[in-house]
Amino acid sequence: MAGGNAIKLYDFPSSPNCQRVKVVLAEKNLPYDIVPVDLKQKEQKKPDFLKLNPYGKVPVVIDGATVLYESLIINEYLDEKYPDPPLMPKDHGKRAKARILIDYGMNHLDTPYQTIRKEMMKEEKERDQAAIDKAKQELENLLQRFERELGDQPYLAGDFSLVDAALIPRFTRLEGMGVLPDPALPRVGAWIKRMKERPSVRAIL
Ligand SMILES: N[C@@H](CCC(=O)N[C@@H](CS)C(=O)NCC(=O)O)C(=O)O
Repeated sequence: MAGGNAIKLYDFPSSPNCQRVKVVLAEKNLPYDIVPVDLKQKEQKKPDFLKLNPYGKVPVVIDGATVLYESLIINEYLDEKYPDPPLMPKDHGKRAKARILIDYGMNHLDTPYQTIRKEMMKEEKERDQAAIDKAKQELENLLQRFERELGDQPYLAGDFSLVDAALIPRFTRLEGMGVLPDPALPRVGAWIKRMKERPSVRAIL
């Protein structure tokens, strides 16, 4: 808790979208106050909250007069407004490639990821195991891209960046779903381990 004119983060602790913002706030050492939003009580759909985010979702960040939503856009804002340390490559081409990787991790992985997530929310006996197995296989194939992108680099875009912050909440959930660790994805496994050693990531686990 920071008080005064600190950044405000409207947060639900287990939300992956909030977690990726918290990683960036911590990496930049930015003090912030948490405003809890109880998603189970549907507080995110109340008129006062909808004035901040018309989509009725967390996270919302308030920084002075600026009210923002959409976690990936919030992270870009934080990196531009508070550039120390910089969390995007300097080179324009590399920056664009970093964004492609974020888009890939968020959007191209989404269909099989959501299939497993929804099945896991059901009672075990209600689950469609064939759908889970098919989605796991699809994810294993899609995740090979990260194996290649990592190569010998410690992080997805070389140095630690917004790409790592954006995707780590999804990857820790892939562990929870039993998709990872995967012996076919050793570099991804080492990256997750490296990520979990960072205090910013430890704080969201
Ligand atoms: N694209 C948005 C997604 C935000 C989102 O889906 N937040 C979830 C929590 S992880 C939420 O607030 N869900 C409540 C609801 O949709 O009513 C972002 O990146 O911030």
